[in-house]
Amino acid sequence: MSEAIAYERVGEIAVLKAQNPPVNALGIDVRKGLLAGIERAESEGARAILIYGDGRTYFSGADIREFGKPPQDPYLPDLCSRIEASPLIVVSSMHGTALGGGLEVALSSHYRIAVPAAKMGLPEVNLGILPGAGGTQRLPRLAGSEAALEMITTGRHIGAAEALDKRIIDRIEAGEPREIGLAYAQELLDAGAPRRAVGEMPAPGMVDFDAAHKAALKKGRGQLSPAAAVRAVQAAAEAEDFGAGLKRERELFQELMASPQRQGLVHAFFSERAVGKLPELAGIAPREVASMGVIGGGTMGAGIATAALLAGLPVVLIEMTDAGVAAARGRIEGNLKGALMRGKITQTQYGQLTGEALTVATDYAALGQVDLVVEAVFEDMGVKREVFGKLDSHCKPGVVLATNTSYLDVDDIAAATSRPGDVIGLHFFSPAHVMKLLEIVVAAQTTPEVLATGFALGKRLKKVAVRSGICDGFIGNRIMNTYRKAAEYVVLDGASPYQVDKVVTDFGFPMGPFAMGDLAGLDINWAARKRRAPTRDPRERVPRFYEMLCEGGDFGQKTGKGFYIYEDGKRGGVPNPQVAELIAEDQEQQGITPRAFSDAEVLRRYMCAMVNEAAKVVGEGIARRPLDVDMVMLFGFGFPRFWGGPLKWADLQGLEGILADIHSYAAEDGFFWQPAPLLDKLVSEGRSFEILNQSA
Ligand code: 3H9
Repeated sequence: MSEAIAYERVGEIAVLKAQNPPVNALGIDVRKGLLAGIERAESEGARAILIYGDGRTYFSGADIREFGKPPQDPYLPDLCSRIEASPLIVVSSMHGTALGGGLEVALSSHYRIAVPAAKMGLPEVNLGILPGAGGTQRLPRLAGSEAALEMITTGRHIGAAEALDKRIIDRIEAGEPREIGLAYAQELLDAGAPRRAVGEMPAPGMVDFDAAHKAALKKGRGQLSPAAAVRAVQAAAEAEDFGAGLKRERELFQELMASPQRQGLVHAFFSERAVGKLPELAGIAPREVASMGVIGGGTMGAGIATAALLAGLPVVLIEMTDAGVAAARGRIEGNLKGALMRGKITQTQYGQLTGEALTVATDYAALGQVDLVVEAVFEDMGVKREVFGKLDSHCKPGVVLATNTSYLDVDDIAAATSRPGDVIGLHFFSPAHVMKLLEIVVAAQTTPEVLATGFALGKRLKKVAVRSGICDGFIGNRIMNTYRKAAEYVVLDGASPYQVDKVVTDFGFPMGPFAMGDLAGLDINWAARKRRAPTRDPRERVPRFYEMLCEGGDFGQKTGKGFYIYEDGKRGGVPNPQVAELIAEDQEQQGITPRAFSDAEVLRRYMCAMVNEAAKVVGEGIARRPLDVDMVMLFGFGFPRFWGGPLKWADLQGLEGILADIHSYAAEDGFFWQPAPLLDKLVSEGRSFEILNQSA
């Protein structure tokens, strides 16, 4: 018998136990073991078969690591059909997470029981595919087309109670999966219950599948799998018979499996889990963090405090004045009210979090007992150094001292203390209680233990934490500054900001760079430009239209006007006609004759700039691996997940073509378009970013 499936006989019941930790993925050994177990049970004269999982879960799906490799027999869809066709009564007993192919095995069983805490779902669309082992055909036969469409197109996990309600499972019972499964199977045998195959049930009802398809396409913002899944469910309702529906599911599944989007989404799945795995952290225990201090209660500080409170950490926040204390408290309460309204916390929790869990004070002495402090004050080196000097004298030994700076040198900040080893950058993104990204910036003297504590905190706050070295803007803002420049250059040369924004949103970003500038406040970037101006390289091209807009007092959404005009009460803006005049003026002053850009060229330049800077960030060791950059862009900058990140996108397009385009753009502007040495190297060696991910 296979090691991945243990076989045991309990009276008339053959028990198949999956033992493929950590999540009992349905890899080749598991599939072989299940098939052998079914055959053995049938040949040995058992009357029922119980399938369950050892450890933390029932099967959590197909083995994602096998995707893209040649399929190996037995193939999961065939195995599911074989399970369903068994003349014995097959019972699945579920606990943990029965997902994807896991739930499909359960749906192929004749009866399903689950523990109350079990979760189930068909999350395949989030990996760029669709349920390919009969899920799109069997689920609607049990739950109806509407419910199946909702579950399959969103990938939502549902609890056992909802699954029972939707007739996906037959019973909920507390206990060990083996015991409740055995009792249920015995009961079915004793009652003479029939074999009950979902595939033999009537086809599900019709719904407006075209409307569902259209809605899925719109919601997917370019992601194809949810819409394709609608067509598969449609086949369950419309195909001649169950077999024809399965065939249609197979065709659609294979198309998606071969798509770049599947590669992008699977890359995102594994990278999200890999970012926290750093060789330097192996065997290093983080310091215990039982409470947190935050310095500064502006939008950022209040967001960080909110995130900490929601993760169960008591917070001491320091503001400068009583008015500052009141304003900070107001912001945090506002954030938590939002969480209350969305049902994330109860009224009692709200009371506790805004009451005993939160202290807002003006005296640093209040920080005496906290274990980690995040500074989120004004972005000025003098101010930050003063704060760190005070932290040094007020915090107990062993406290992690973090700065939320977006671009200042963390080494200089650390030097303001007598304990630079305890200093680290924790760069949150606004709003900090919502955005998933946390850049963990390692300074020269940061100890591994402090770094490990940063990652442990990130996990506790449910953030995707990514290690970054020190440079202006760290990983994310540095890359963003570069692709925003590329966007401004194409506008200076003749494209319109609205064309750029549309091209970028069509690619899958939630917003283009100009709408984003309006949202963030154009004055913020204006201040950064002014700061950089004195040290700017004379070879750098400088578009002026951005500054001209700011000089007129138009800072974007906050003033009602920027690249767009925002009318009261309306979401989104309409193009500001004055912008075209400013651009024309800028072009005239700089002696530029505007030309037309195709959408494809706008996108190509934008993406090439992003990839090139990302390659520099990796080449310089600021990011350890290409996947670290990819996750920063996904979780902090709205990069479409189905492309996996800029460097995955680059691999999928081909690095050679990207480098060739960068060279051709360099003919016009050799200063901006300097190819990243790493990109050059990879192309000359015929390698990809993915290879670097694997070898890191
Ligand atoms: C499918 O089923 C297709 C079929 O319809 C058709 C086929 C023909 N495969 O997330 P964690 C690894 S598509 C391989 O940290 P948690 C994961 O990488 C599949 N590996 O734990 C990690 O490895 P490492 C549909 C997998 O407790 C370790 O397990 N199923 C798989 O936070 C622990 O994972 C899904 O999409 C897998 N399927 O969450 C479910 N799953 O330790 C995907 C996990 O080396 N999985 N690993 O980093 C999940 O959503 C979560 O992992 C789960 C556990 C909720 C199960």
